[in-house]
Amino acid sequence: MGQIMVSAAVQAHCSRQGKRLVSAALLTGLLTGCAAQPTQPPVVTAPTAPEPAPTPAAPAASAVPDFTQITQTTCPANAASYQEWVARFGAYALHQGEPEPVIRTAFAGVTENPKIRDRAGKQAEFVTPVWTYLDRAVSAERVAKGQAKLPEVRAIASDVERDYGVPPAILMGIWGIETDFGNNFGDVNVFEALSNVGYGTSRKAFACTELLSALKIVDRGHVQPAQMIGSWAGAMGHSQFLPSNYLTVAVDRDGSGAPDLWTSMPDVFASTANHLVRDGWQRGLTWGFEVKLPQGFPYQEAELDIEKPAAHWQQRGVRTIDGQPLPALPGNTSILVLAGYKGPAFLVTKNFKTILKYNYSTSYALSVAYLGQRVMGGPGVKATWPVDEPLLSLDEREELQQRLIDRGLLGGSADGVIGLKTRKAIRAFQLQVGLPADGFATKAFLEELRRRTSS
Ligand SMILES: [Ca+2]
Repeated sequence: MGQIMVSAAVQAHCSRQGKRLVSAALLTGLLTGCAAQPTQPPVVTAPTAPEPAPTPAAPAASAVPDFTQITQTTCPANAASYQEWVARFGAYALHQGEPEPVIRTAFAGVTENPKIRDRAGKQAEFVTPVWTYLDRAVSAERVAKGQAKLPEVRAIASDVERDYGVPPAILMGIWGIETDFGNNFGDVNVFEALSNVGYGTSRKAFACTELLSALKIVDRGHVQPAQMIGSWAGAMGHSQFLPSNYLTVAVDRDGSGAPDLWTSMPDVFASTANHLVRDGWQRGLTWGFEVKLPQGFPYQEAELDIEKPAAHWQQRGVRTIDGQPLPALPGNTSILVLAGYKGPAFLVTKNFKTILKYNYSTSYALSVAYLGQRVMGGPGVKATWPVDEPLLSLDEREELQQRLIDRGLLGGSADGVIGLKTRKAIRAFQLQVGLPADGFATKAFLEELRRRTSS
């Protein structure tokens, strides 16, 4: 991961704009955001006084009309080129009431970026196991980095906790996982990122919604489009907010007049906390903790959608990882087992599920919880992960699903994604044959399934 600071990121983006200003001229009369950048090389081809044009029109450029000259009343579907998609989106945004100068400013200099298409929605050959994800996300190096940052931001985080009830550990955890404590929040302009997602992937409705939100942010006049830097998927700033998140939950904590997720840590932490509070974060409640499950624990109950009071688990013989009785907790809780019965187990509360709303991945939420905990001096995961467990390839995951489908335990079609439905089907089979019903897709399980379903 490169050390990308704000100004460097803006600069990189702007020098890209400079180089490609010619191709962007199809949107006609460009201006903007980057003009003030000191490193901007003089661009000869930019807005010039209208001169009598040489008559033979450039054939490629003339194929794309100015967006004010076309009618587009819905989010554009397929377009012949990236430039055409952008023009059609511009027309659509105009139809949605976004001001023409805002659209022109925002899209000045955006360019086609095939890397964004390539990165979106690829089915991985091997799914990263939770222990590898955690090793990378909560590395000793990152914990140390977070601890080094803490003195700078501790007072801000405590201040935010007082008003929102979200503890510094969670704010630090999210900051660290999202952007490596601000060291890497991406270097792509949000308009470029989302227009490439819109043109090159199937997530067109998402791209249109977020682009319209991004235009509204510019229209408010507090943030320059060139400042709106983030990931290739359109997530912006230290907290990696999508433009729609920015509009609905970002907070102007420092009183500058607008939320600034790129340079103001009070705004960043308050916005993150506000996001969690809106999703139901409960003050004073832990995210959860590691537990020890007893012999014979009914693993089919270890799933996030099975919610019980802590007393239920206490009765089942669940103890803290240190062997102590479970503390009393308000509300319902779930047992989380991410790597089968041989791996660690966690008791998680409603607040863990709130972290999931930030990014729906249990590996993500667990990494946030543990990174924050360790930065603040707390423990890491104590039980060992089954790291020698061989991984299933995409073909094997699909075969596993197909065999469960053939057996009538799973609906739909095999797509290689082991989600809740597949886990439930695995559990059903495990219960039929007397295996611990942990829902974990392993090679040993696939072999068992083959033995029992062949012939
Ligand atoms: Ca502010």
